[in-house]
Amino acid sequence: MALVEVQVPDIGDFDEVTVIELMVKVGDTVKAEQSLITVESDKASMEIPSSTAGVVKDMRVALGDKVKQGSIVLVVEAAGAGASAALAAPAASSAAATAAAPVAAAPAAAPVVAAAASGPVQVFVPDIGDFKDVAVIEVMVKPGDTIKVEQSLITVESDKASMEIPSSAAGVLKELKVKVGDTVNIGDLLAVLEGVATVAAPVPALAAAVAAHVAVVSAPAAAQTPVAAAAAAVAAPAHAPGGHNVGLPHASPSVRKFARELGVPLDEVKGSGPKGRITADDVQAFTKAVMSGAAQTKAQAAKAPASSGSDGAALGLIPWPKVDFAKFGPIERKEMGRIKKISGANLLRNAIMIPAVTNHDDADITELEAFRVSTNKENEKSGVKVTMLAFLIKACVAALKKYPEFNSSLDGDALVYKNYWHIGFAADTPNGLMVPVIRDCDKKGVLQISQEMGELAKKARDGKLGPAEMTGATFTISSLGGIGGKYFTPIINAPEVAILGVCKSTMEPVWDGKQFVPRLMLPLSLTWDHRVIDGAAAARFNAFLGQILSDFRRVLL
Ligand code: CAO
Repeated sequence: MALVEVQVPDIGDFDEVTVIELMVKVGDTVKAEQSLITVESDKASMEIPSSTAGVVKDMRVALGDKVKQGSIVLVVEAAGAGASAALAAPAASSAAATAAAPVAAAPAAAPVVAAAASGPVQVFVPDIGDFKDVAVIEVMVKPGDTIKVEQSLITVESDKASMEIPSSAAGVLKELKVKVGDTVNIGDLLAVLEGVATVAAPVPALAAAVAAHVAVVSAPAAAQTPVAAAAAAVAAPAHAPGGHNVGLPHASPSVRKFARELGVPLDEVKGSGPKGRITADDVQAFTKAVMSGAAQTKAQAAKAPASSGSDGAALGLIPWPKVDFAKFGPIERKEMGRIKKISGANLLRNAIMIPAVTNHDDADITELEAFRVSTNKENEKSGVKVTMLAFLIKACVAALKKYPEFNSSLDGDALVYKNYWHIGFAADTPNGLMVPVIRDCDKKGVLQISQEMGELAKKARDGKLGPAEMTGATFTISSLGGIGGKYFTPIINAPEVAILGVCKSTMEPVWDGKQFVPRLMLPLSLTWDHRVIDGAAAARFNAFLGQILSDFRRVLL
């Protein structure tokens, strides 16, 4: 068994290319023609195949290394001594030159540009060496575009290399004769240009270069296959990061082929390789995720109903269930109103983005309710009715002042403490949920708050609230007290960090230390952003609120 140094073959005009992927490791058994590494210039990416079969004994290149023709890639313990002698030798330049000559000459005879410098000009696929039936994977121009000589028109790809096909003429693109998914061969009509300003020499540089390099590389290995030839066709420009073709995902030709075979949209795969390069493992992981339902392709997400949103796919959620409800009984479909759609989107974001926790508690409002009723009696003539919510607003301001983080907002890694107390209240309207804001509640009495709340609630129901009346809240209260229920978990109104939910008060037997006594208990549900507030602080906030509500004189303290 002989040790064979596998070298980088003739890679044409490229002096130095970067190793961007190692496809084998020490101990691997490789076949002849198996890709060993992927290298990349600013215009092309290609896989370097092994010139011999055997076991990899030593890797001589690492990721990021620069290599050129003759650089040793790795050392293989060759399977057969015969192979080693033939394959260890680098590309012989004399042989290459000899072989290159006739091939490079070929395109000269081929009519790459089949028209004069005026009128329509047909652009054909130039000599692309041994490439047969290469797939068009990208179309880079569209009819109406002004095309320069040598401007890339399409990208084609074999299983080992990808390259851009440039225009041999300048002019306005009249017709493009190929589309993504077509396969092309030398001499196929690619495009028709009009108003031609310049026509390139009959043999475009690329055609000559490709042909030459295919010929050169085919020289050293006696049994050179089209695959190996293609791999070495590095003169062919291909998409590369940082190049003008940045729209294409960054992956080697074999990974592209692999993705195509599986039907994986490569532009949706996140690359884990160097510079975000997509590896075969990435494609496999993506496929697994989609098959298990843990992820969706964009195409799948687009087919899902709007209510699920494509964000679900972005979050790796399974698709929204699609049910034909009409199968089970009569149905009627109605579009949601504008306000419901807007508030729905906000609620969804807040529910997903805020690590929210809800604490439930009860406040004894027996005395406060008696006071509220007597106040309303006294103020009957004023037309202003005081509800529990107005007292709650006042009580919350006192609690917010004692626990200022509840009146703050997150700004990156900082907390913004607000020295004003504008309280929002959820209002149920025929059009959906709205949150009017009462400003400077710390400076207003319960009567004034009640009056403003009545006016704002009416405006909300009439759909007459202005934007200024719905912005600037520092804390929100959502009261279902007039309707019913015991507790609920309100969603924080970002960028606020807490919200108080209130339900219907009920008479309950409460143990006073000696006996059960009937007390009017108000259920409170405080939802808070755990990034800003700790559970202990939330419990203290609720307890303090309960103390104030049970003895409202504390508001004055
Ligand atoms: N416990 C017991 N009774 C209560 C109460 C409570 N916590 N809160 C209010 N009530 C009583 C009121 O005293 C009033 O009784 P009377 O008619 O006998 O006087 C009745 O319930 C109706 O009150 P109200 O709802 O008109 O007034 P309010 O100040 O409590 O609420 C407003 C005003 C605008 C907040 C309310 O009308 C509303 O829209 N609530 C719904 C809010 C909402 O939808 N929240 C959910 C958001 S999350 O989807």
